[in-house]
This record gives sequence, C-alpha cells and structure tokens, in this order.
Amino acid sequence: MPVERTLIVVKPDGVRRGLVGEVISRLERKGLKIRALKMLWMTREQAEEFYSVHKGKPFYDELVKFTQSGPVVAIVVEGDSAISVVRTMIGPTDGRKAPPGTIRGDYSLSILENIVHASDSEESYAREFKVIFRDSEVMPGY
Ligand code: 3AN
Repeated sequence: MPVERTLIVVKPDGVRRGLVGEVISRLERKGLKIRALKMLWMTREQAEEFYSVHKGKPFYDELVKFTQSGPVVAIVVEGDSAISVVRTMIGPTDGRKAPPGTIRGDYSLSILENIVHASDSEESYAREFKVIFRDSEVMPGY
C-alpha cells in the first residue's frame, strides 16, 4: 500500500475546453489529496524537457508545439498507489479507444489532444515534477 505522489497536467486542450474543474473534481472525489497546483504557459525548453523521452519519435515536434499552444494546469496529488490509480483514471493514450468512465474516454477523440497527462512511474514523476515545480511548492500533510 505505498503512498505515492504523481503529477497530472491538464493540457492546453483541456484548459481551453473548460475541463480543469472536472479533472480536479474527479481526483478529489477519488480520495487523492492535492499537494500542489499551478497554472503556467510552458516555454519551449519546458515542453521539450517534459516530453524528452519521446524525442526522435514522429509526433515529438507536434507534441512539443501543442504543449505550448496555451496554458496548462499542473497538479500534484498524493495517495495510496497514486501513480497507477491516476493512470487508470485517465485511460489509454488514444481518446478514441479509451473506455467511457476514464477522463480521455469521456472527453477526447484524439491521440494528441487527450486532455491530460499523468506520470507513468516514479522516475517520470521525479523528472516531470522538476520541469514545473520547486520542492518548496508542495504542501505538507494537512
Ligand atoms: P500517455 O500520455 O498515455 O502516457 P505517451 O507517453 O505514449 O502517452 O505519449 C505522450 C503524449 O504524446 C500523449 N499524451 C499524446 O499527447 C502524444 N502522442 C502519443 N502518441 C501519439 C501519436 N501516435 N500521435 C500524436 N501524438 C501522440
């Protein structure tokens, strides 16, 4: 029963479509604790580092451009097995194939514009967190 932290980013399409509240609401209703929250417009450097594991893939340039196309909302949550729990809640990458009940399944018809990002491992979380937050921005237990 590991207590974990993970990062969720409501991507520019999710912010444009007014789905920030919906995403936060689902995380809170699940029982996950919000530890940090920030709205930002990623720079090119931030977007490139955030998606550095995809460098060289055919969709990388489009992904980096899309990530900078508007503001995003980044959320750190904490809870039992938070990394895998949140991955289950967002659903598979392709919104057309993601099942109903998942965030992508309910709100996306696209593989690129799929509303949210969520860390897929502790290593990813550690790297992605540093792109957006400082350690001091994470709230202690409350
Ligand atoms: P996930 O976000 O489900 O972990 P990844 O890590 O494979 O998926 O991909 C990162 C992001 O890259 C996705 N959220 C999506 O926006 C974009 N992406 C992935 N595969 C494709 C693709 N074939 N074409 C366009 N964009 C893609």
